[in-house]
Amino acid sequence: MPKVDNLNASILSTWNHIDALLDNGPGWNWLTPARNTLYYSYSTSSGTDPKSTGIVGGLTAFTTAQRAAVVEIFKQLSQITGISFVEVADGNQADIHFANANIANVNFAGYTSWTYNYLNDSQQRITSYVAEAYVYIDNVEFGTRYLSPTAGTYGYELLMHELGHAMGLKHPFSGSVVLPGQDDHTDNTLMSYTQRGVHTTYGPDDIAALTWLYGGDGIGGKLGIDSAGRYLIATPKDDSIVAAAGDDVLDGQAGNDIVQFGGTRSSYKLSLLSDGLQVSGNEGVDRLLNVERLKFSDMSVNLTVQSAAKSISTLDLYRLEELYVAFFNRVPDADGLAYWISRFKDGMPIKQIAESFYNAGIAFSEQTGYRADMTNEAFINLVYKNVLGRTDGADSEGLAYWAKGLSSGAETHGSLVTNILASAHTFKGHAEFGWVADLLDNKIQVANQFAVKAGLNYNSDATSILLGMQIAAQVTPTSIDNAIKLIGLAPDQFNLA
Ligand SMILES: [Ca+2]
Ligand SMILES: [Ca+2]
Ligand SMILES: [Ca+2]
Repeated sequence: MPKVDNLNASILSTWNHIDALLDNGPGWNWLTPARNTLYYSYSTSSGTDPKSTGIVGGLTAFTTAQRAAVVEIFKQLSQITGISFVEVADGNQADIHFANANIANVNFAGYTSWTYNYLNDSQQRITSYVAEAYVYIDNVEFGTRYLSPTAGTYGYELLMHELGHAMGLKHPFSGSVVLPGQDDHTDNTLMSYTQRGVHTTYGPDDIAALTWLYGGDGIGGKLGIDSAGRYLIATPKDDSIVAAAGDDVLDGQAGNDIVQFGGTRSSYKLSLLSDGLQVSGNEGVDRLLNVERLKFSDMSVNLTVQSAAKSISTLDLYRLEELYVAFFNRVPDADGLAYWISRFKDGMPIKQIAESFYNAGIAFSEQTGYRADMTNEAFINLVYKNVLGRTDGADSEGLAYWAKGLSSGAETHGSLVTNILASAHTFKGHAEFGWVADLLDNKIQVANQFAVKAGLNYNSDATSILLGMQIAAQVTPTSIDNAIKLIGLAPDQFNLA
């Protein structure tokens, strides 16, 4: 049950593009008794505002063209808000009243006023709430100019602006929260006075503010400021959204959008939806739309690497994933893998990418053990260990062969690794050395589960390297179970691809 405080101040979202449009009424969400139908009337004889100070003289009924426009605009508002709008002949039964009149301010072509009355109990709870909104179009200074408002004319947009007020929106330049000057124009919100062309649909900020107010499921329902769950529509820019209590809908819109959660990755359950992702945990059961990344206290989840991985062949994906095994005996982090997928798509050959891995090994010397003064022999031994499972390094014949290749320039560090990887795969099914290929395949499988199917990154590069090595070390030629256990997610959480 709403409280008196709810009536006197907007319930803010902390998002400027929404809060700059929130008026403190009319509070249709607080209608008591509650209902999801708002009634409107064109009556000029009943239910009209006897107290309105914004108009002078008598009222004239809306024209047929005006009424047709009202029906169309209410259809849009119904789709945005989830509220039903029903016409009644008797103005006394209506919540929203339309009339043409002489608006007192000579500069105003339209004017909307609203009133409300309520009763409350001793605990400040609202026991009865009614509101009225009055939408006037001027017919004196502006004559007949706005009395035939078809879509695509300014008169139509004017009516949309006034109905925005009737639904609880204010001008973005008035009140304590305002839009920055450069954003205050009608491409963003029809509540602006800065005209950019003529509009027949509400702007993105109007939709965000109306969705914040009503949740898209009308007055009451599960979403909106009257409900436990909130429906937040963010901006077209890169947004960072902090998840909060309640079962919410969080829509990032365009841009690279992050939703932050308070707990560890493993304390949440992620489920794919047809249009987004459901995240269940400490902050409730949230539906995420158009979000590119989740941030948890220990890990972050890349939600775009899955489609990137699908954009190249599975074999090429594996060739990239196994470079992490060959050079560092680790699983990749999703962001790093996504980066190399994009370089590969740009045309960078695998051998050259492998060369970059070698340079990265030197750059992260402390974690990888690579050093700029590493001998060719030390490097070859490491690759034998990582790729071929030879714990004591290369045999003398192999060592001599590859060392000569490196010193003569016939091989680069990158080509040497891709050649040894290719030879490891030739052992597949071999009676004695089949395990070499099986071990490599199992490491690739864990790499793919970690970086693509779960989209995981630890929150620091150093941790991604160190824990990535520990996870890979748990893989055997016959099992990946211990590696999956070390990642710490239930098997059904590798579900993003
Ligand atoms: Ca609602
Ligand atoms: Ca965004
Ligand atoms: Ca939530």
